[in-house]
Amino acid sequence: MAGDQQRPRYHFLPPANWMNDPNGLIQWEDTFHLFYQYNPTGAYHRQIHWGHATSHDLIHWQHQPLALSPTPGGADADGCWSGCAVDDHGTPTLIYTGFRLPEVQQPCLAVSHDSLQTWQKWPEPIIAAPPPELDLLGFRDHTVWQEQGVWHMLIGSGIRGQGGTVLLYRSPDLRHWEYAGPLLIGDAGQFDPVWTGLLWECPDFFALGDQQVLVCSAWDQRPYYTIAMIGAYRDGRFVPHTTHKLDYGDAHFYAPQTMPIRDGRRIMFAWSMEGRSEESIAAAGWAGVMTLPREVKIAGDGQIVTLPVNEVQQLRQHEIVVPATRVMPHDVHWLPVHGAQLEVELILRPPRHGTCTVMLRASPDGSEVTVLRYNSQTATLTLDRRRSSLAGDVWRDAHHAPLALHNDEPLALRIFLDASLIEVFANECRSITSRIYPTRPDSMGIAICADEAAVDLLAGRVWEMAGIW
Ligand code: DQQ
Repeated sequence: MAGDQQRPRYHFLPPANWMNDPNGLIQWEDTFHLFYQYNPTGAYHRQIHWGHATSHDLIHWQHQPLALSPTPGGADADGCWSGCAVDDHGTPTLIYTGFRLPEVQQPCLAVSHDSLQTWQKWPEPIIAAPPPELDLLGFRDHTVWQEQGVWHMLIGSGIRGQGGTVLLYRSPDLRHWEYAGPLLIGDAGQFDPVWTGLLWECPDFFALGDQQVLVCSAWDQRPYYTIAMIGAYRDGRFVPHTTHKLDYGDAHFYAPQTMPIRDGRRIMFAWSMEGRSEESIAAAGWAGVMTLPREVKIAGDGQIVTLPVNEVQQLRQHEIVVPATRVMPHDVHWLPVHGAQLEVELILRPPRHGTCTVMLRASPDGSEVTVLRYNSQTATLTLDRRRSSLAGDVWRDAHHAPLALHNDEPLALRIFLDASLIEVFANECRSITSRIYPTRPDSMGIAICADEAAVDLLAGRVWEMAGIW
C-alpha cells in the first residue's frame, strides 16, 4: 500500500483490512497497549477481532498478534466488540462485549498471564442479560474503574422512547456484577445545545481536575458524533451541567477511549472512519485510522478539548518559517510549502466583521481544495470539504465548531494533514477531525485568503512530518 495516496503515514492503522474503535488502552509497566476493533479478512465490519499494538512513546507502534478472536459457539461467536483493560491486582484483564447474531450482546472477560500477549477467556459471560425491566436498545461497550475497593462498570445502551443511557454495575471481583441503575439517561427529544442520540456507545467516565466527565458516542442507526458531558457524580448518579460535541468533525471522530498514564495525563485515541464508498474502500484494502494521541483537558471556556500530545513533535522534520504578512481583500496568499504529510501552525488576525479562509490540500487552479473558514460575526470555525476531492463517491459536507475570540485574541490554528486525514485544533479549545480525499497530484498547496477585509498573518510555521513505520 506504499503507493496509496490516501493512506495516512504518521497515524496508527493496521497493515491492512478493517479497523474501528480503540479498545483496552492501558499503560502496562513501560509499554502502552492499544487494542482495536479489527476484521482480519477484509476492509469491512464483520466477525470483529481485537487487534493489538504496543508503543513506548504513543507515536511509534509495533504490531502484535491478534488478542481476541470470536469463539465458535461462544458468547462472542460473531464478534469481540468494544471494551476496556484493567489491572486486576497484577493480572491484565479485558472486559468486552461478546456479540452473537442477530443482536445478542453480553459482557465477557479475558485475562493474560504473559504480558498481554495471549488471552484466556472466562467461560461464561460475566452478565447474562440486561436488566429485564428496561426496554433497551443495545447493551455494549464498557468502562471499568475501582472506587474504595469496589469495581464499577458502565455499559452503553439506550432506553426506547427516552434516549441514550449508561448502566452502572458494581462487583467485588470483575466476574459477579450487581446492577445499580442508570448513571444517566439522555433525552433524545432535546436538540439544544446538542442532540445526544438514541443509543450511547463506548462510554468513558473519568475525573478531570475537579470535574467529572462522561464521554459517549451518539448513535441512531449510524454513528453521529461523540459527546462530552461535564458535571457532578454522586451516589451512583451523574448530573451534567454542560454537554457538547467533543470534536466537531462529527462521525470522523468516534468511539474514543482514554487511559490515565503515570505522568498524570489522560490520553485519548479515537477512530476516524472513512468518508467514501464501500467500493473505494474495498479497492484500497484498508479502512479506518486512529487520531493522533491526544491529551484530554478542560479548555479556558470550560469545554473538554483533546490536544495532540507533545510526543507528536518528534515527527517534525524540516521546519519552514512563514513570514508575517497582510493579505489584502480578495487576495490569495500561497505559502511556500507543499505536501500531504504536514503540520501547519498559523496565527491569524481575522477581520472583525467577515471571514478569513485557509485553503488546504489545494490544487493551483482551486478545483480541489479543503477550506477552513473563520467567521467573526457568527463566531464559527468551519471545515468545508465540499471541494476536497474530485472523486465522485466521497462525503462532502461542512463541519462547524463554535469558536468565540475575545479581546483581539488571534486565531491560533494547528493543522495536521496526513493523506486523507485532517485534524484541526483552534486556540487550544476546539478540534475538528475529518477525512478528505484529494485526487490530484498537485493538490498540495496551502494559501490564506482574505475575503471582504484584510487578514493579518502574524506568524506561521510548517513542518514536514516523518512517517511512523
Ligand atoms: N463498535 C463496536 C461496538 C461499538 C461500536 C463494534 C462503535 O462495540 O458500539 O465494532 O463504533
